[in-house]
Amino acid sequence: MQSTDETLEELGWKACFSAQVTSEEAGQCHPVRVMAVHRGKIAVAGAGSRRFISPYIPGAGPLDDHPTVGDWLLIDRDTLEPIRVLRRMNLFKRRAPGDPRKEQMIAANVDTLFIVASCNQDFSVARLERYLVLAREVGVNAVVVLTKTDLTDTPETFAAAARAIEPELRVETVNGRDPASVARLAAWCGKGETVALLGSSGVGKSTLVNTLRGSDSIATQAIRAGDGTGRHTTTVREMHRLDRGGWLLDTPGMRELQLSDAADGISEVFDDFIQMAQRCRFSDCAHRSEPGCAVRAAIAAGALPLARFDRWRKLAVEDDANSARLAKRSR
Ligand SMILES: Nc1nc2c(ncn2[C@@H]2O[C@H](COP(=O)(O)OP(=O)(O)OP(=O)(O)O)[C@@H](O)[C@H]2O)c(=O)[nH]1
Ligand SMILES: [Mg+2]
Ligand SMILES: [Zn+2]
Repeated sequence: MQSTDETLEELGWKACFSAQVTSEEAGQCHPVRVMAVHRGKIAVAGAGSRRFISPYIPGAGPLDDHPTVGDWLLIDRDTLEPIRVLRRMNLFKRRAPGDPRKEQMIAANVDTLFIVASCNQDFSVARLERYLVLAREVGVNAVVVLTKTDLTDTPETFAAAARAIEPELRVETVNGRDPASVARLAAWCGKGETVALLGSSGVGKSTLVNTLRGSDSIATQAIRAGDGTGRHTTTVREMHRLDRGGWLLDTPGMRELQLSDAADGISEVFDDFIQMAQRCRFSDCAHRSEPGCAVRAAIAAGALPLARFDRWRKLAVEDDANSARLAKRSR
């Protein structure tokens, strides 16, 4: 065990969590926040202390009953055994890579999501849209952070492409290695607030965390020359504390983010198409060659972009297929 001066509020404890603790539990348990998930053990922080404990909850059922990083957990005062995960404010999940019938938890109880991408050949509007769909589905405010502005002459071109996704979308361009450049990102990460960073490997998530903390404690690594793809330097999902009190939740880069059960998120991000589709003659219009298709008409008139239409259909089809697989499994 390690002693700290951290209070529950500094760790992100909120009224919605204390309201869940029964008086019986208050006598026998205390709350801790999951700081990192390792193989076979989790790092947790409570008021004034940090320690490693077992992640196994006796009698825990499906995936969602298990602790993930960012969770609040009640542990037994005497045995330190985890008792239960408190109901989350929100939970980021994705389809497990390699097994289409399974889901994987990414992070819980997040106040703001930084969707990190770099201003180089790795940049992809389709990928940003995917992350944004996830954020909308989960109901978490998202900020797009575009790194490596020092490696391009035209950071504004990248920013404009990101802003075109949604009129209100907040997009920040930074040199992740420059403290002055990243300083404004700290605005989302005040006392007790949790910011999760998601994005492909090598885009500079850990570099941002290091620079914001004024430290180089997290390993970062240069991307392979030539293809611009990363090497998956970070392997553990972990919360890192800023001096001013907030938390940055660093995650390993994702090779692919497959969506499932994200129909609402897709509708929000592609709201322009959803609106237009309401004017199609047939309510089940597939926007292919049906007569009276308002979506096709808008594309032909240049009012809606064809490339965005294609991305929307692709995500919708993928989401349907993945959701059906998950539903089949749970039956
Ligand atoms: N020039 C420049 N290099 C950067 C910037 N941000 C990150 N890098 C470099 O990019 C490389 C990858 O950065 P990381 O922070 O390890 O990337 P990551 O997103 O954490 O990668 P994973 O942990 O694999 O997911 C490192 O060599 C960083 O120094 C930036 O804004 N400008
Ligand atoms: Mg990293
Ligand atoms: Zn139509």
